[in-house]
Amino acid sequence: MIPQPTAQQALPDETFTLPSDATIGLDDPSAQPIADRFAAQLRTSTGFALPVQEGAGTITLSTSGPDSLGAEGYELRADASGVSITAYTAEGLFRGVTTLRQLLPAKADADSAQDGPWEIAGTTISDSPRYGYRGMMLDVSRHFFTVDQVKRVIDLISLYKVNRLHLHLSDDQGWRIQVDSWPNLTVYGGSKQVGGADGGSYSKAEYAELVQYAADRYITVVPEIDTPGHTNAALASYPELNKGDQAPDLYTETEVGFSSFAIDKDVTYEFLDDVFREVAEQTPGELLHLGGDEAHSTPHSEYLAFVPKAAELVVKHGKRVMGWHEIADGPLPAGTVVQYWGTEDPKAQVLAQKAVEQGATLVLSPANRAYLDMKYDANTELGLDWAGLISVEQSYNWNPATLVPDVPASAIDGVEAPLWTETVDDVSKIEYLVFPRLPGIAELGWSAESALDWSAYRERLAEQGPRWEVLGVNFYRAPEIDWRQELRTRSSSQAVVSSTSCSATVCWCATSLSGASRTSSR
Ligand code: TNX
Repeated sequence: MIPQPTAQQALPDETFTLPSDATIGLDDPSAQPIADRFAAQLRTSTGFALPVQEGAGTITLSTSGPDSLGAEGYELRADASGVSITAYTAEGLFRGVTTLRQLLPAKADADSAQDGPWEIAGTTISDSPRYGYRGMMLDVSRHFFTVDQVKRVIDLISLYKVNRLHLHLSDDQGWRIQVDSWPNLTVYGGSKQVGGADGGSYSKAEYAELVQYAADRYITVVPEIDTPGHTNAALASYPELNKGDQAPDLYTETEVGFSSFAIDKDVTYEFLDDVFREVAEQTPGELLHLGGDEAHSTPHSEYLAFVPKAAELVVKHGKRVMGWHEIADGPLPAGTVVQYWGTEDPKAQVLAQKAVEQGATLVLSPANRAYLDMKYDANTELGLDWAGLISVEQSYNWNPATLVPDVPASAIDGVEAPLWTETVDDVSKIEYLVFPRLPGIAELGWSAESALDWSAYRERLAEQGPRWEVLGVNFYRAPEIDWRQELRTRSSSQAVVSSTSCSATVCWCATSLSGASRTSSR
């Protein structure tokens, strides 16, 4: 299982077998959508009727658990008489159902009827997360991804109890979220992407759909508007945002660090006030990310003047500030979350420490561990390598508590695995870089420190392979992992797969691939 639960015990003489007349019971109406979605998937793969009913069932979901379970904790028992999941909240039940899916045979996730038996070895599990923030970031600016493509990502990361999706919505190459008061941002600034092809953007309705789809899977979207650098798309859309009132051309290459807002112009802050207001209005979560990274063409004194003013506007619109670790060089408002993307660079560590000294908390995305856009090894075609080659072991084998020296455990909110998309332009390529590394970062965020052990983890990871096959995930068959023989011989494809997303009511997963595309080679 991934993430490894806090405590699990086998019930050696017990086996649960899902009967054809099984029912799903629940005692909390707020968990109805969770039960309905779970039942819908199981109906598809088992062919059973699986009615959802009030009260007890063959599988019972209950929020009668104690508050000591916290928002995400749950207890699960599977024995010969049934399965029960008990939590304190509906969210806890959702995490428990995620575990139940992993206890069932992989074919339970199939999109067509399969033969049983549907057995679970008797077990009791008691589980809750180590950290409250377990995220993935998707860069939709360098390459744009449609609502359906992002839904596919949401489906897959939710399997590993990820609870934040950070969307990098603006950068030099494209502005991807509609802003009514500055319409040219998307009309012009979102029209292209890396390589010069047409880009795209989310209308307000589409963005709301994404936020809701994530929320239905207990994932909070964290929107990022990158400032004051990484802003060419905005600067190209509105000349007045530039120092000399001269708009640059759209940019479709992949250099960083050349763009900057005009720090000393009032219009810059009028613009950010509008943008943050409109983005905040579409954000049920607490956090709004203002970027702040790699502002190489903003003089440092101007950068230090800019960040507090931008941060104040985020706070004005009711959100807590999140930003890349560079923002910690100046004063931060209360409640700021600083995202650490350093490697072993002492300068970055000093900034993280400076953040904590100011009372900020940290989300850890060390680039040489958690960056999903780094190549696995020298032969990987996709990805970059500036932070090093990141094998599955390298991405898993670190401890969030000790990564940044001299910060207390209480200052760590959790972890996030970013996927920058300079080299990634379709879902099959996303999947190839995300799997199998993301589950390891998700485990670092969820599982107890004592459970983290590479040699045990790689065995558990191998067990996920058949699940990804069933779900049609184009995962990298990393040679470090002892995949089952049939998975090892089947090479994954970087390019051919393009998945469609499922309707929310039918399944959480995407459609499986046809055998033909699954077996084609890279
Ligand atoms: C650095 S890390 C960036 C991004 C790039 C990424 C590529 C950080 C906060 N910024 O602009 O896309 O490297 O790996």
